[in-house]
Amino acid sequence: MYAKLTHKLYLLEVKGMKVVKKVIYSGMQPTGVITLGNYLGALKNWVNLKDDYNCIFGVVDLHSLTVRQEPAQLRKQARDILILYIAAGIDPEENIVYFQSHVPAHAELAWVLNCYTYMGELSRMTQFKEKSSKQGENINAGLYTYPTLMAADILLYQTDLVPVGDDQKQHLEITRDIAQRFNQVYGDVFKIPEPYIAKSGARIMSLQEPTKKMSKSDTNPNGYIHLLDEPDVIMKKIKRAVTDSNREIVYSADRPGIKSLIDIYQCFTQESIETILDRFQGKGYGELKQAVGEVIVEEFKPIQNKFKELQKDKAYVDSLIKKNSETANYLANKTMRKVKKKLGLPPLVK
Ligand code: AQP
Repeated sequence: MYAKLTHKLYLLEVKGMKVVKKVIYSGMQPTGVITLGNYLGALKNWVNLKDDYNCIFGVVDLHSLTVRQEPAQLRKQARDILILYIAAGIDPEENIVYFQSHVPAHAELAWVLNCYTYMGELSRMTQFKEKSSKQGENINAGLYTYPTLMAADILLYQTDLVPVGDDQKQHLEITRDIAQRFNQVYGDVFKIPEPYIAKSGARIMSLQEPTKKMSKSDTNPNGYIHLLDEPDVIMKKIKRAVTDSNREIVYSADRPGIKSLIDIYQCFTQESIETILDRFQGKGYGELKQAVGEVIVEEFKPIQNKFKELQKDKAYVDSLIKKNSETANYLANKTMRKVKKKLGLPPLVK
């Protein structure tokens, strides 16, 4: 098994050398195509972190089952997201990109952690309250225990840092609480992860309802931009973005539409808000929208080209999926063996 592992990090480990880089874990649900929000709040930051950390990025397909998915579409979306990770710049030879459902230890550890998590804690989760108010009758147990599966994702890989958007901070806090509770009883089994919140792009808002976050499962496609949207579609969606009836470009919480467009522009250009306001002084909303659309199109274009290239090379992508899932399984099983031993579950008889 060890000989099959080709990721540099794990070769070092196999050779008994000290691994110095910290571990980062994050993931996305294949509930749709990656949006501008997912890109700026997560993927773009991952690419910036990938050389300085040992990164593990999951396509967290088990999480997406809390909402009913159409099977063929789920399969396609999951593969597209994994390919988009690579197309955006994640190196699958150095870092790990994999499907959560290819590593059975996620579900196994989630069950164990359920037994160390209190109902009161889960009931306080904002995401549960929000999603259960939207899902009609389908308020399933998976939606409720979503945070324990997320805790399992993170803790299985002895993660140091978790880059999360604003909306996921609470889930990371509960992960830390569960890990600390478990460690108090059984010793140092899990590393206690810290949040990594990027300086910009933490919360990108819907283009149609700028007080609501942009979401890939939004029923209104004008509310989000997909990473795979064609340039003319991107320009059209930005031009239709809801603003207000004022004319002057100002950055203020009570002008959420225009503020959100400036935030998006800032994430791409890395310019300060003051510089951006100077640049657009005396100009109208139309000019700002044109500029925002153009920076998005320009950055997405090479990613889209790389995506199309990779999508055609099925054998190569399949080989990456196989190799990466082997490494993920190796690491996850290492933690899982330790957990089972500490809990007193009977060892396998060979
Ligand atoms: N609007 C956003 N702005 C900044 N970051 C965001 N993220 C999500 N939306 C925004 C970050 O993207 C990562 C992946 O999220 P996820 O796929 O696990 O699910 P989510 O947070 O629920 O994202 P969506 O797009 O809103 O999915 P649906 O519609 O299925 O609920 C996370 O790091 C998240 O913080």
